Amino acid sequence: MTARPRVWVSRPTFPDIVARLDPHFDVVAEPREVMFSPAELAAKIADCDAVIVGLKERIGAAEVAKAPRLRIVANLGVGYDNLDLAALTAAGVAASNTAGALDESVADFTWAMLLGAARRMGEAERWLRAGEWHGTRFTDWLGMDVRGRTLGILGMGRIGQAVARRAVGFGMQVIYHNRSRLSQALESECRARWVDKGELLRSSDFLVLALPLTPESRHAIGAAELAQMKPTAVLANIARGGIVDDAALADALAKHQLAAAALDVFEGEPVVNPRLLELDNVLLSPHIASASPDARRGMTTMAVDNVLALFGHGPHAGHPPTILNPEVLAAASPTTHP
Ligand code: 8YV
Repeated sequence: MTARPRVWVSRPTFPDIVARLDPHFDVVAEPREVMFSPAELAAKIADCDAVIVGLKERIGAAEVAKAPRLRIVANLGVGYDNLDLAALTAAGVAASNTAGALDESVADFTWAMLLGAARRMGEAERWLRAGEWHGTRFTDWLGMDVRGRTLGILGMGRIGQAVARRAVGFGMQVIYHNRSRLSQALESECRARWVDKGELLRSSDFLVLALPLTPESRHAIGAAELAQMKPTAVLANIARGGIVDDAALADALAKHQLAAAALDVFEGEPVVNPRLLELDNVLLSPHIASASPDARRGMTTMAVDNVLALFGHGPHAGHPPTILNPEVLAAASPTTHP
């Protein structure tokens, strides 16, 4: 009897969804969140045919070289800067993400962050909880309205577009910058106008970052970019730590070079630049923009579907739905494991 293929799931997720693998695979699912060292990670994946991993698992040439049976890395996230896609492709290993499963949840959360930062909700809540509310002046706690203001979006993929669509209800103008322009149909659906990056920085009252982290987008917002923003502007990073130079942002916020920031992601997270923790004009959350049951269950379903499909099972048998390197599939001969 041939051994069943083996799947490793690196972090605890929804057991009822992961159980869909059981009829076809031997599944090892981690019961706890663990930060694996590179050596531990290599040992975990060494005898696996498939792995479902989170963003803290960095998989590149060294790891795949030690996992000769590995055929797919299914990422539990839309961003995949934790994977060296070129190395996986060169080794013939498929990679998938969770594109489409979290757009609406992340867009909702982005608006929570934008409005929260504009209306100083974190600061106000800290003040109330500290028992400071002995009366407020009529002119205290003024925040910024969004109506009539300009929303700028850097990175206009699915999430950027979902954020833009919501801006209509808030009566805002939307401008965006992206490497490639949207089709006219999408631009009019999102009521968004393409501008160059300089104009985006100078004209946005609210600037949302919704682009992937790549070597090119690292520190896309640094001291020089922050200096171009309006002193009344609010910056939201719901994309990836490292797109913003957090030290430069802390400087700019301390000097009131911009009014406020809302950050769900950080350079070097879970460690947060201590200067950001001390500032009142920044609203902070621990990388939870996709943390709704719909999104997180949808992401798990998508990762499981990709693994099932690559081995010829499930609703997408033979056609993993969100594959990042389809050339690997074209090169491989179709296989169906028992
Ligand atoms: C994380 C994300 O996957 O999808 C992404 O790229 O950053 C998030 O949805 C999630 O926080 C789990 O770590």
